[in-house]
Amino acid sequence: MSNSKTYLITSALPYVNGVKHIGNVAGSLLPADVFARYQRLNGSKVVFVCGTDDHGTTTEIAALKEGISSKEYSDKYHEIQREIYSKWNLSFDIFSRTSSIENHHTTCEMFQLMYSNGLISQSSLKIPYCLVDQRFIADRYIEGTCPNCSFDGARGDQCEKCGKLLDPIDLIKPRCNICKKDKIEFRESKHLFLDLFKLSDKLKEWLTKQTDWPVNARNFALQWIEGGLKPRCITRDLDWGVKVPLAGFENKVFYVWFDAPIGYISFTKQWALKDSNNRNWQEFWKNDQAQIIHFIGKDNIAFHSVIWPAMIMASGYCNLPTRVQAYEFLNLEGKKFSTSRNWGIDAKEALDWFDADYWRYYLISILPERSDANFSWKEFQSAANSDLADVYGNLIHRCLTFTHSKFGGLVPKPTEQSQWTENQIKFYEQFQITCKNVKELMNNYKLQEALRVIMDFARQANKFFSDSAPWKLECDSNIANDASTTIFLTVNACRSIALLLYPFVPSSSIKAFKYLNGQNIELCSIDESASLMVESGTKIAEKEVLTPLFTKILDEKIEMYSTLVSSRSKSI
Ligand code: B3M
Ligand code: ZN
Repeated sequence: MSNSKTYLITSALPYVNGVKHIGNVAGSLLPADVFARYQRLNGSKVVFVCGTDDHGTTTEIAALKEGISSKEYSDKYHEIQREIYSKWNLSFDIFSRTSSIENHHTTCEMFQLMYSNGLISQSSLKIPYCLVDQRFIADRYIEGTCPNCSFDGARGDQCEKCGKLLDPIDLIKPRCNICKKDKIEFRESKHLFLDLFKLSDKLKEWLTKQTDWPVNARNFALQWIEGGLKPRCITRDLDWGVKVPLAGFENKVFYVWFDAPIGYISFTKQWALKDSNNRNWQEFWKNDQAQIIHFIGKDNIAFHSVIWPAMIMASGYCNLPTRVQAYEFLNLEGKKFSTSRNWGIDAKEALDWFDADYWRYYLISILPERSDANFSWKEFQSAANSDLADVYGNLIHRCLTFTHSKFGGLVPKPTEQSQWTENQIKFYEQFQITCKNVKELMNNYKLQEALRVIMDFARQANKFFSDSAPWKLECDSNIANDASTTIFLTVNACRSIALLLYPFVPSSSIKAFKYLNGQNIELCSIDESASLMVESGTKIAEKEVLTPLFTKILDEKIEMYSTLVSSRSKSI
């Protein structure tokens, strides 16, 4: 079943350097995937794009450390990241990279439009130059005191504490973060600027209308505009990046944050070319009916709700984003994830320890939608054991093993609907209510609540099964009675729950569908969860195949990994 909606879904492009931590996954990649999977089931036309953010000085410096070129470095880590995300079951329609030739082209094209539209200016800047390292030092490698909130660890591009975007020259007592010395000199260098202030009114008018955006994204942007927008430098004295196509700027590249969001468009173009199925990138970017949804973490709000829309306005290249879905941060046992302090769980090791569905389920159940969330090992274990194993997994297991033991593996025939007990009628009504509620919540980006509603339904299904106590009743495949109606309804509830949970825990839902001998779950419509789709007489999978969907996580394992995570952090 298809609806007429079209979605271009993006998640923040992870920097290519290193392996990301689970906070990055929870903060944009995962919710974007859940939403994309849901919208596909909902019959929308969806393209979900992502890729590595390859450019910038971080890559240059990481490459220097490994003794390879920036290109080699980003080739290597692009592949590493791609593999990890595929294990997380992130269903990107394309996972590309900002250093792709298409992105270089689109970046230059958009720049030229901004330039000819009179939105780009030139001026000389004083750029921090480190006398020790003998090179220009990029903004984020300069540290000092924030002029806004006095936080001492503020970076030259942004203060992590108050979120204010900065220029290195704003910092009080700047120091070089590569050599840790304060031998910084600000040297003149000619640069290009995006004249944000010229777009102030237009941006404000547009943002004011976005009343259904998450408040964090909209308020931050409006406050920033209120405070006055300044021209924003879009070039850098680096080698690795998109070369600036303008005479006099041959030795410069665009700032990484200039070409990164353009990646969203370039990747869509690449996707459209992937196989020639009449795909058209413009259908997603230049079509007023199409929704452009950016999933990001809150540290990326300034770029997505002000600068990126300003770039689009300045170039007139495509439509403005429909929504910036920004998440707060995830902390680990009460403390901020920190690469430098080695405090975190990386996205690769997480999957070496437990299957993706455990992480996906727990991380969405604590999704930082309105305020920062906290990862706790105890809660993680309880989400896996109580919710996934005891509620969902157990429901499927007990219902299907019962179907085998009492009905020879065939879904029994229920009594006529007119003869259903009040309990049975009420239970069946829950199918429709749950489906409707989940759809409404998901359409409004309330992923966490939708997941809770589905789990509540699974709890009700377990209760229905227990209260009906079919084991106490006569079970005969030839007789439609209370026991057969109970099993018929519970088997159907299993299918509905598996379908509703598919966006969240895709592997186990696929497995559950196999148990029920259902069709390809990806071809189903979410609306089927409201109906009784498993017909009586359906043969469920053989007994031997019906292993529990989830095994419980033992205390020892939690103990082992949590100790590992905290001990290596102290050792730094
Ligand atoms: N590369 C990721 C980050 O700040 C940054 C996002 C770009 S999205 C266009 O974590
Ligand atoms: Zn230095």
